[in-house]
Amino acid sequence: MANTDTKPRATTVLKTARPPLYKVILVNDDYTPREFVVRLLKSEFRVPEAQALGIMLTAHTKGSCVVAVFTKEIAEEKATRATDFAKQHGFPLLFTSEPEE
Ligand code: TYC
Repeated sequence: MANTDTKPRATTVLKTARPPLYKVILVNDDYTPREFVVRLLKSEFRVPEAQALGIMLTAHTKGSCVVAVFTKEIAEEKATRATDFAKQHGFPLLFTSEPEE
């Protein structure tokens, strides 16, 4: 018969809890030019052209789009930085951050 006995672990395995992740969300508006949104996504979030175009079009047609996922602090910082960059150029473009489910 197969030996199905189990032995307790000799050592304790420590599992590191992962920090909760936050989404950075691009919100659509009627004023910011499409080209500016794409340019900002490329420069602030380092996404390639095709992906930036896809994110911008999704936000444009659906109202919003997830740009990327980070830890809370980084997500908030990136959203604020990108929103401020748009504001400096006179556009009402908004990025928000919220916890991932
Ligand atoms: N809706 C804008 C326009 O038609 C373009 C745009 C897309 C703005 C996505 C914001 O998150 C946005 N010029």
